[in-house]
Amino acid sequence: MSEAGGRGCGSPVPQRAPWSLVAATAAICLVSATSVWTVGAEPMSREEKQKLGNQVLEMFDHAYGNYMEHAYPADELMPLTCRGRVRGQEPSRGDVDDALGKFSLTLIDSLDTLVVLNKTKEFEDAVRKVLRDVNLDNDVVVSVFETNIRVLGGLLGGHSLAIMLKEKGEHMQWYNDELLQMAKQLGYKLLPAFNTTSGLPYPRINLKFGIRKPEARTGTETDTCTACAGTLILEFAALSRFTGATIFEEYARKALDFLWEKRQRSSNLVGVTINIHTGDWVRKDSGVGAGIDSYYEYLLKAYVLLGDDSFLERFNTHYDAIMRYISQPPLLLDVHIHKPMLNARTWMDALLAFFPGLQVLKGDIRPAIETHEMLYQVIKKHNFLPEAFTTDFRVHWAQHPLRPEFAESTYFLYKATGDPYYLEVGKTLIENLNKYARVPCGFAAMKDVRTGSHEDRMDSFFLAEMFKYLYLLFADKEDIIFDIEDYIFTTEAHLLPLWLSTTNQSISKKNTTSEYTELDDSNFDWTCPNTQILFPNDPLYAQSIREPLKNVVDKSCPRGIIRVEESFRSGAKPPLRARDFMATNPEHLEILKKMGVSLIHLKDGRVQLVQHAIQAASSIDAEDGLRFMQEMIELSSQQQKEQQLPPRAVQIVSHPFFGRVVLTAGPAQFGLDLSKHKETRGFVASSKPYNGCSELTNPEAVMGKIALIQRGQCMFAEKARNIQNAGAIGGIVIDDNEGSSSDTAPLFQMAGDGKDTDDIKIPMLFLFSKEGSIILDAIREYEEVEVLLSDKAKDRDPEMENEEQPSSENDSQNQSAEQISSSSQEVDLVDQESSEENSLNSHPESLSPADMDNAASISPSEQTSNPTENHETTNLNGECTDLDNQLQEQSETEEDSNPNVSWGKKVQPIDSILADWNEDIEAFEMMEKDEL
Ligand code: DMJ
Repeated sequence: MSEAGGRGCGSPVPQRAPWSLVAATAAICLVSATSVWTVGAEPMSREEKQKLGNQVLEMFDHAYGNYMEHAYPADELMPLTCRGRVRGQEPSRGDVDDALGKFSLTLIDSLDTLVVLNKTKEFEDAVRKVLRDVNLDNDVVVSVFETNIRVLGGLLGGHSLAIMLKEKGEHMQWYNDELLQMAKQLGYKLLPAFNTTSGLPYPRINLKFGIRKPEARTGTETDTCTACAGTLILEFAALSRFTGATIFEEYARKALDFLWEKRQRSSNLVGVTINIHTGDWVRKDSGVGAGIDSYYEYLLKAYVLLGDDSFLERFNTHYDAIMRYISQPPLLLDVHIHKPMLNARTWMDALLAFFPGLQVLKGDIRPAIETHEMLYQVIKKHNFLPEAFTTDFRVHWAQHPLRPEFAESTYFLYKATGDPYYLEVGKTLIENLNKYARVPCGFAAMKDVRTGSHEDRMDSFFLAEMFKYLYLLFADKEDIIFDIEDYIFTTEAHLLPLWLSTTNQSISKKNTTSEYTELDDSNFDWTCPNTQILFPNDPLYAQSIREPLKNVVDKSCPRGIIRVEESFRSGAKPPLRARDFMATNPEHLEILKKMGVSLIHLKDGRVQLVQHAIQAASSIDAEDGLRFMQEMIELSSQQQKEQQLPPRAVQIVSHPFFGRVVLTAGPAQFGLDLSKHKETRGFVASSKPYNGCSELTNPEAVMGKIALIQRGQCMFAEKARNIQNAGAIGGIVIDDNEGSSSDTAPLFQMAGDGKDTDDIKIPMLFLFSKEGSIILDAIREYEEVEVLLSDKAKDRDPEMENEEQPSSENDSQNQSAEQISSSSQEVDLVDQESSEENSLNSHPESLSPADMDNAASISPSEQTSNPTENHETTNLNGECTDLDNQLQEQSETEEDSNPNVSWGKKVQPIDSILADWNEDIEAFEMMEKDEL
């Protein structure tokens, strides 16, 4: 038995049973939060904590109640349109939908939350519903990862607490392991996914037909993400140990063993995506967020749950590498596994917010406090953590699907430090959720944290995780009906009992200790001091770590970039940075040549940059060139974004909406700029003709109002002129493509007509059909509908809010009228994969790569268009997905046939670009092999 964890926290750990040793190890840093705080953050009174706990309960009721009333048995609630999300009945959102298996996902994911929140009666009822209604044999292709963590984990968490309750003798007396039987059935359904030579599972499986058969419609994938393959052990081992069927634990262990074997030996890091047949790293960037996150989490927690030293040794080896290369406190920045001093990107994703919580479990408090503080400041700036944000804390991807990771870390930090500061953080999270995400029919994800607009989705993890962590944050021991310390949280916050470590231990442990990095003391350089000693003596400890970071976001110090500069070659001339590059500087051109980067002058006057590592003067120059290209790509992406107009907001402010629900609208490149002027507020009226393509026949109806016009048949500018001439103070163009929705379409910008549009003075916004029909429905129901057109949702009128406090009952009555939706998709587009995609086009004048999309470019006069190539990559759920489709932003003119329409035209055939890339990749790989 290793003493690593105990040593790490600086206190000798006595010999105990594996699980209690680990629990004790973790508990060294998880000191009870009852220490008395005389200085620093004010302690929170018991009354206030109870009040906040009750608020969490009320919020859970609002979310769960609306799901059960309006969505169940569907997998998820669509809180804006107040109905269930049934796969196949809604436009596909791509891989995000792979979590939906027509198995009442939200109900299963909520089971153990009900018990934690002391809703035992509701739990009993929910379990009966699962047993009665849920079918696990649907002909649906689902994500193995999501099904494991949400459904298998949900069933096992439910089972764990059902047997606990049964044993207490009051509730669940009828229960006879039925949830466990379902879990076992599901476990067997997932097993065919492991039928690969590597033992890594396929990313998807058909619940009815498994893999490969033609009916399965899956089984052809070659890649999976590391987290997808490495986040099984807790659920699978629990299933084996609960049932005695060892096969599950064996399969999960085999997958973990394979990943461990494939770690990059010189850095001890793993990549984001791996080929499940060959074991080659497909994406060689490495971080602690999307695509990898829970792989690390499960190594440490597998040790906690199973008491197997090898998992701790692996975790510590990786942790050492993470702290050496990825952690740049307070930042956590992705690097390349082969070149770990080389940052792979200049932005962070929201999923990494779980990491401070994991560091608490490891016992490394200081960096946990630092990263958490940095994240909190980003949240204070944007109300929520955007899906991705840059090293200088600007929004990189503006969506926020109500992720729980930050609440999770807040809970663990409070447990470790007892600092009431973390209770205040939790209070802010609650306030923001109620203020910005709460809608009459549940809680809606943020489509864009900058505008405050919503998306018609409430993911099941919101119920599985968010409410658990928030409730536990404010709960005292006596508020919970069982001892939470007897359980470990899975990545989906499902509870598995620690006693499983000593049950059915028949799986032979592979003794591979000799393979591990020697665990010397340096491995624990980042470990926390023993908090038992620390906190009573120095109650300002956590505060003193936070203090220097207080203004880190406002000061915005992109440390990652500095580090690369510093670390590159001390003394040597610093490599050329993309931002400094000037095409007219002969010295720069010389450096480019040395780095293997050539300039190709395109016929249309632009310049394409291509890097051939093999042509570089040395491997160091090749590396510089690679980084230069990457920076160019990042820079280009940023510049593109800066040139694109941000989304706008349409907020319905009249009764019964009162601004509670916000629609993201597409901007127009003409008319009043809402970011520079005060918002426009007015009642809406439909124009006649509805397409607004000729002089309006109902000017009296639109005079002084915001005119609604249908898209199509003429230019946007023409519509604007016609409604302006009729006296409208603004216009909303509603998409004529029936069913179009911001859930599935990227942001749409309305372009002018190629002529001078200075005569258009009114603001014009665009809504997709689903969102537009919400306004039209509201008119039908309430006649008078007032809206606010602005660049950002305005605070709701508190008086009106009070008048109309939402209750579940009222909500359901009003729901048809309160079906609000929103739109917008954050843009980006050249992502971290680009390290091996070293070709780009740019303008010769500055060579600032504003037009580049990796594979093609567009002329300066054109609007950005979608890259048509799809790059298979990893999304922020840890799932493989088409990131390009998710992030791309759209800008078009009104009609495709219009002579002014100019889609991005390819200046180089894609085949030749791919050939270039392949050549670069091969060269880069050869270089890597040489070094190995
Ligand atoms: C959850 O489903 C799990 O926590 C998973 O590991 C990744 N994150 C989502 C919620 O953000």
